Amino acid sequence: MKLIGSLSSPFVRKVRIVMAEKRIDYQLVLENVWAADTAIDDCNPLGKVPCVVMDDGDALFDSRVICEYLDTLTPVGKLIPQPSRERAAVRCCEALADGMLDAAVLIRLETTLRDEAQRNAAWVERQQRKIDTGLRAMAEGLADKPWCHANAFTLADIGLGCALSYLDFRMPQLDWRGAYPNLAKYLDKLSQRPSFAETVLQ
Ligand SMILES: N[C@@H](CCC(=O)N[C@@H](CS)C(=O)NCC(=O)O)C(=O)O
Repeated sequence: MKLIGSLSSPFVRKVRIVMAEKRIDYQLVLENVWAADTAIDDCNPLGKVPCVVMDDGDALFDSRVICEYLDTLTPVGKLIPQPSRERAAVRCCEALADGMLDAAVLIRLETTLRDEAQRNAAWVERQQRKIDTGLRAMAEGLADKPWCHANAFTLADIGLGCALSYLDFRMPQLDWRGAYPNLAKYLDKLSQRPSFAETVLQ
């Protein structure tokens, strides 16, 4: 199995962490989707990473689809619970984390790809609000629990960990650690897992 992606994408990192937690072998193929000659459209018509290309050539894209598929491949380190209500709760945490990432990535694109004159401050503020309210929801949801869902490490923790560390990576000016010490402690603990330590964004 090949994973097409970049070392700076938080969505690709999510998939890499799932691969590591589940001890699945794969080949990482680096692709710059912003380069004029990118071949990403050959496997993902949406032109985004991560994209997984399986041994028979079939491709899967969108980190949520990929992570769900990977979790079915082996019972090792089950990341999504089976019972429907629990499953939905874990997927909802993942959706919250992904939504914050979407907002953070949009802010980054707006402030790096566009000339200053073309930037839309109201759009950036709208995305920033999603990050701010998302952080509050994460902090309230986690409270003083060790893990996001039901005292077990799940895909929800991988999602939240990837979102928080992306904020550190691209928005170091945002003092989310000061505002939410429980999230800071949680990310520090997650960062010690080999799957997180081996996939630090760069
Ligand atoms: N919902 C997608 C988001 C993936 C995504 O936005 N990837 C970014 C890199 S962080 C990308 O490839 N962007 C290229 C583009 O938007 O054209 C997922 O979870 O996989």
